[in-house]
Parts: sequence; C-alpha cells; structure tokens
Amino acid sequence: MTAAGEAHGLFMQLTGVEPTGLWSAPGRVNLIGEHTDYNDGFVFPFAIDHRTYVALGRRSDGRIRVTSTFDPDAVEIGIDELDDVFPERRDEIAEWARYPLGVAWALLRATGATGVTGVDLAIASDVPVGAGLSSSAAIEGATAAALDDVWGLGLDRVALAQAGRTAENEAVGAPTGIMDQMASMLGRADAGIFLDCRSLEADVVDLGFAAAGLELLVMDTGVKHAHSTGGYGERRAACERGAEIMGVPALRDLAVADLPRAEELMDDVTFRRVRHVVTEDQRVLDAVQTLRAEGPRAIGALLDASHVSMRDDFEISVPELDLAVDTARAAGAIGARMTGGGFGGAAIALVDHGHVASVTAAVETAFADAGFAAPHIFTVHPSDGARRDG
Ligand code: GAF
Repeated sequence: MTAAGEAHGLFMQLTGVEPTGLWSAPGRVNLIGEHTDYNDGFVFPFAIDHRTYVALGRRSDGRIRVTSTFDPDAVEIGIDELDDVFPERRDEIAEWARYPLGVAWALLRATGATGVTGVDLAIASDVPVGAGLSSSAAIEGATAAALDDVWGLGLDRVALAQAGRTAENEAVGAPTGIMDQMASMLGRADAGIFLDCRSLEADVVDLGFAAAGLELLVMDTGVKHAHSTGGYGERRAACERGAEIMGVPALRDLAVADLPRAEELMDDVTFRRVRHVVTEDQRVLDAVQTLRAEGPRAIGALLDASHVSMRDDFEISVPELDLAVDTARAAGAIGARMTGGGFGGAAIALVDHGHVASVTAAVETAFADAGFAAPHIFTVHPSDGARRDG
C-alpha cells in the first residue's frame, strides 16, 4: 500500500470517519553545503520523491491525537497542555510524537492563536528513517501544512519551515539548522533550492539531471544516526567557538582568505572544523554558479571535495560512507559525497543513467567484501515541496 493509503487507512481505523484532508511533505537530499546552515551559510538541497502523509480530521473538543505507522500506540493531549509539556517535559511524550505535537505547539506559539479546534492526525511515510534524508522534516512539513490550513493560520512557507525547526530544536531536542525544513517546504520538481540561511532567501535552480542523462543515487549505509545526541552538537559548538575567536557573528562572515589567520589563532581541531565550513560555503556558491554556467556534469569535483572536507576536517564520516563514496567514484560516478548530518546515514552519487546498475553492483560488492551490512541503493528525483493532496 502507498504511504498516502496507509495514512488514510490509519485515520479511518482511529476515528471511523473520513478525514478532512490529506497533506504531504517530502524528505530531502542535500546536494552540497553540509553543516553550513546553522553557521548562517549556504546550502543547496532538493526535495525527493519520498514523502510523509498526514490525514487529518477535526474534533469537536480541544484535544489533539496523533497516530502513526511508527508506533501502534496513539498519543493524545489537550491543546492547552502543549505549553506545559514543551520543552521541559518533552521526555513524557513518545519520541516520534514530539515531531507532530511539537509543530502544533510551535505554530500556536508563533501565531498566538487560541481556541483552535481539536484534531486527529494519522501519519505514514515512505521516507527512510535514519538514512540522513530528513524523515523528521517531512513529518514536520506535512503536519505544519495540514494544521496551517485547518486552523486557518495563513502562514507562508518560510514561517511553516521555522515552526518545523522550532519543533526539532525544542520539542525533540536536536540542535539542527533550518535547511531540511526549508527544502521540504520549498522543493520543486527538477530543481534544487539554493538557500541563504541568514536571510532565508531561496532561489529555485534547475538541476537538469534528466536532460543531461544523469541520475542521483542514494546509497543508504544502514548505519543509524541521531542528531539529538553527541557529535552533531559538538560540531556546532566548535563552529561557535571558532566564530567567537575570530570575532564574527557566524562562520558565514569568514572567507577562504581568512583561514591563515584562523589557523594562527585556534587549536588544530577547531581550525579544521572552521576550515570545513568556510570552504563548504564557497563550494556551494561554486556549485550553483557552475551548474548554471556549465550544467550538472561539471559539479562532480565539488561534490568529491565536499566529501573529503567532511571526512578529514569535520570528521563526520564513517567507514561505510567513505567506502560507498570511493567505490561509486571508482565505478564511474561523476561525483559523490555523504549527505546530511553525518555519523551514518546515506551518501549520494551523481551517475550517468547507463551506469546506475554497475555503480550499484560495485558498491554492493565492496560492502560485502568489507563485511558491512548490505546497503540500500536507489535513485531519487527532485520533487515538489509540502502540499495538500486531497
Ligand atoms: C541535519 C540537520 F538537520 C540540518 O540542519 C543540517 O545541519 C545537516 O544535518 C548538515 O548539513 O540534516
């Protein structure tokens, strides 16, 4: 059954009546620009053709109930209790439910809306979880779009993305940036979203993969990661330390030419974290310019350089990601890199349509030879952002 059908079926099972409507939002792949978003920098993701669906119906009371394919147990809470639970007592809510309930809380906090109608929500998704494809932003985006419509909040897409980020940061406790939510809200078929994470200005840039005979391969290593624990927060802290030492509001305010001075002023680890972010911002700008001037075949070297920087300077890769990237490159990919926050998840490779099967086979063989669990390899296509489906 499709995820849309599952969400509808789950809603019928929960309530016995038809939902008011069906909304969805996609996961994303980040083409380039990693760990630059919370440094006020540049990113270039695209929304993918894997989506999360929310079937929603109004209730006659002031309660909100969520159910999903992630967990057999529904979670229910009074809308006026959301403020008591988030953020301090969030641990009392099942982890998956913090995403949709956190969005409801963030939307009401942002708008000051009161007296909104109670709702039932049923959620199903075909975005792989833990693969670095932003399954969480897809839940947030679909929930935000649904609640905005039904509660008549009239928010624009940037405000909906911001509510998703608030949910992620405060209701879930993952100190992430805004990239994933913006990609999920603003995505467009065949296009990438070139986003300035300081101004939140977004340019929709044609990717032209199909016209160039290219496919974007996702190589999900199966190594699970979570951004609410450990390494992600440490990297973020190192970036803030680096900006402070350099006396700038954010690493976005440094240029590649500032790196020699940074190297003199800070310890080696902090410097390498800073060097990744500063050079990655430049690679995003270069990738967008190159794509526009020369087409997608010309961005391969930038993808490769991005991976090396994440592996050696930011140190967020794992052996499985490195093997996927190196093997895809050796088997003929135009460029390859890990995507997302790192410490597991997926790598991407830009591949000629005719090489998809051979690159896939090469990576599968390399994983088997290394004794790694079999990777999950599939193509994704740039797709539309959050929308109402029915
Ligand atoms: C995760 C986060 F959610 C994003 O905000 C971003 O920082 C990314 O890791 C790294 O580029 O997906």
